[in-house]
Amino acid sequence: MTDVVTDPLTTLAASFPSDFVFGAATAAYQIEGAIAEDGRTPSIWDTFAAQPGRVVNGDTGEVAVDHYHRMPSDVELMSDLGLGAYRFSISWPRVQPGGSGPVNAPGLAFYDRLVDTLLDRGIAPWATLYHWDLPLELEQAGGWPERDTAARFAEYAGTVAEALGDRLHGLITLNEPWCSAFLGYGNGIHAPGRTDGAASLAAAHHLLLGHGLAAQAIRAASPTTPLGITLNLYPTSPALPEGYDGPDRAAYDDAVRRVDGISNRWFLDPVFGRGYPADVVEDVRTTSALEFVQDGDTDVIAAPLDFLGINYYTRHMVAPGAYPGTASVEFRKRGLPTTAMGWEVDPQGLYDVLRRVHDDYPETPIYVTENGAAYDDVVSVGGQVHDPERVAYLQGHLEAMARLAADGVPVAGYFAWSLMDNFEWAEGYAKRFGLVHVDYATQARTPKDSAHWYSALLAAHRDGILDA
Ligand code: IFM
Repeated sequence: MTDVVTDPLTTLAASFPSDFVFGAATAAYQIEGAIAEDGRTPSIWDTFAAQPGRVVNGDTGEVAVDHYHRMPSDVELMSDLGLGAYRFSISWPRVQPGGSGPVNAPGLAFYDRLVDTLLDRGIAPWATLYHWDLPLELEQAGGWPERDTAARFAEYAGTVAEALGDRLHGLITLNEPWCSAFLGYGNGIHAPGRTDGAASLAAAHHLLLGHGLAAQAIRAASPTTPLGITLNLYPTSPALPEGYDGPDRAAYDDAVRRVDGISNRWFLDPVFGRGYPADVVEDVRTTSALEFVQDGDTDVIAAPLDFLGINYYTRHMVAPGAYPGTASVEFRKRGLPTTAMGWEVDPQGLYDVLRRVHDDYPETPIYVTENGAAYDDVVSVGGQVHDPERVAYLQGHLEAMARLAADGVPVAGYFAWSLMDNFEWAEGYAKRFGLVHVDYATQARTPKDSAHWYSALLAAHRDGILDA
């Protein structure tokens, strides 16, 4: 008998089920450019980025990585890498300028071509309906704090589902509603840049209501399209040594409860039919009485889903705030290696957060719809981009996925963030998350070492299926 020697990549590939989906993700405003072409009207990100001081270096998405014009060659690149799936987002102001009224045929045609080009290459198209680019007219009418925005979103969702639903392998209503609500309307770091706590809670509710209404519209237009929502979730732990049981332990546990409450449970509970968590309703009472929640809303939000999308980047380590007696919380670091965003690298956090969702909520297939890392990549003299930290990041997080699969958590897919470098919102082009490097002066695409590593993993996974 001879020993079969397998390399670590093959071993990792073999630990995923044969139908596991491996892909990469992007979002419309971060890559498309062409902001005024073919009938697209401005989104909140166009006007926000144009305001001095909002985005690092005054960067905007005006050109981004010119994907609107380079789509066919970008899909060819995905095919060369062997991606099984591609998650993109649809620009609402491109498809339905102004956010209401008739569809803009040239805008919709772009996504129609994208979907067909992907399918021709054997890449499964996954679309997100809302990745933060609200049509400006809707913001001028009050934005997400207004209930009518939820109804407008459902109308747009139905239109897209009718046009593309038969060919999509996954349709995601919202990407990270926590960010849209609390960064967009709470602390103003993201568009539309408002700083109004009560408005941010109204926005969070109307985003979730919009998700539920959109789910109804999608089911009516395209009943078989797999449907889900993507939440950015954070495992939340006390910034204390393991096993610590001093007198202040309860204050740390309460900080964990509060952060977990507003970051995770505020979205998970209503989506899974439990309504808003009572303890967090109490926490936010001094900011809002939630008078905008109407009878029946929580039933709408609890629309049955085919999958849950989770975006994971890092863990929250929390401590009670410096001002006893107030609700303040401090976020701490542990001294772990960080990415260029300053986020600690913690693959165990991915395991913990998916395990928790599986243990605490009804069983649903889970896709990691984003996971990745920004580093200060440089193109070497030889024209390659060596990014060993990103390779290690991907490997560590995919090993966590493999352990989840082995432990019976229904993980069904993984999308690396991001396919290529792009407009990183308030950080502009300064932070590079891509598997593929983009030279912003020439738009040249160069797969980084991490792209080659991921490509090799996917090839090993495919080979494993063929050999089986
Ligand atoms: O670039 C973003 C993406 O648009 C949403 N999730 C987090 C990523 C990295 O910050």
